Amino acid sequence: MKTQVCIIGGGPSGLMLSQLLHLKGIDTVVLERQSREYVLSRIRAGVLEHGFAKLMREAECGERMDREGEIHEGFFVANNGVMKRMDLHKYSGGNSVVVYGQTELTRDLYDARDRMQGKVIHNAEDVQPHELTSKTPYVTYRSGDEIIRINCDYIIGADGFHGVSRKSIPKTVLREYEKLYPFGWLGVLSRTKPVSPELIYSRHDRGFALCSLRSQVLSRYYIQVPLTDTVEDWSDEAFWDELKRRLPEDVAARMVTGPSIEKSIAPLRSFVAEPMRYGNLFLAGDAAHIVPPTGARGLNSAASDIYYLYHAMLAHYQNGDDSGLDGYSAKALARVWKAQRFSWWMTTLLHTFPDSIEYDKKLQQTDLEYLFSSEAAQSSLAENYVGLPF
Ligand code: RFL
Ligand code: PHB
Repeated sequence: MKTQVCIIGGGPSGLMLSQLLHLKGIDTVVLERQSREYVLSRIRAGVLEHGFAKLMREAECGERMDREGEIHEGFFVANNGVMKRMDLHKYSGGNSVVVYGQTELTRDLYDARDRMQGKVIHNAEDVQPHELTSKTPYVTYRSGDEIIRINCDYIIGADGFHGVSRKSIPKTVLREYEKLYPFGWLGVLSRTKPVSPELIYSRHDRGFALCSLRSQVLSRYYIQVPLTDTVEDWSDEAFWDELKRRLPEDVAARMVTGPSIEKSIAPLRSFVAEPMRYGNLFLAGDAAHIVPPTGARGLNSAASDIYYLYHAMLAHYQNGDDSGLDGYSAKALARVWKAQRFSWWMTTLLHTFPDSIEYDKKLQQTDLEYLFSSEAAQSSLAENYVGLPF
């Protein structure tokens, strides 16, 4: 097989780039290790920054998101039962975020790829990029007993944190920065009316809690749990009881509970790999960087990578201009680190750290008091939460 751009990974990053390039006449093949059903069963992001939403529209995939997604102009922060609304719209120059599930967005991208007869190959096993620093890179994968080779100009590593792309960059070239948090998030999806029309991020001595949603009949809640906990440790009843304990009393009193339809634990991690380019391989999204979900930045950082790569590829194929490709890693990393800083800050502000000393606790309370009382602090939060410009 031959293509211009071979994309490893059929998550939101890979599909979005494939779709954008296709619309400009650039040929791509997407190789995804899992089945489509499996990819669509993973419950992840719920909040999209406005820049991501704009990119979905540019990719001609925004119609359902605009119809079914909810525009949110603010959210609440609770501190031991006291709630304060963060006005995103007022403090970000009129911007907002869109509440629309990653599952739905991925489905829309798959549908668009199908409509345009895009090549998305599922169940691609043993995917391996080769000859990254030569002018003739290629990717191989296995389908049953057959090894298939795809010759291409460029390879995009959009295969998430556990993918093969980053691992194929020599250790002498790649620098990795990582911070692991001593807790995870236990998430529950339930067919219940959300407790609040806007998200509630709650700091509590018992641990962090988040009230989110997918629609007015589908709620998504999270609680901070120790890394040693498993999903089996948490019955639905235990989850709802603990969630309510960590929320302001009036919120807990109106919580509608029901059976969970999905329950999973995600560890919290910050990670950046530098550089994001090696020869003709370009990393994008979770393959290159991970944030704890507290600031809702993961998918959104992926979107800016894709935006930069898309424009760099266009300049290359349409005008023979390689400055975008050459500058990609530095440009993407500058924004990536800002998302890292914000996610680390939100995580530090709102979680209970098992090893924190009294001094840390005082500082955390002071940070929250400052946020609740300072318009400058609320502006900074709003600017970062709606998304810094790409
Ligand atoms: P993905 O989604 O991990 O997709 C990578 C794809 O590559 C495939 N793959 C391979 N394919 C071929 N060969 C291989 N060797 C392969 N190895 C892997 C995988 O099967 C997969 O399909 O990465 P991508 O596309 O970069 O997208 C990133 C986002 O998924 C991620 O950043 C967000 O989900 C993070 N995130 C959130 N981001 C937000 O912006 N807003 C949020 O509200 C938000 N909430 C969240 C989140 C992530 C969470 N979890 C579970 C980590 C909430 C949670 C709980
Ligand atoms: C979600 O709805 O899954 C969600 C929302 C906001 C976050 C993280 C996750 O910060």
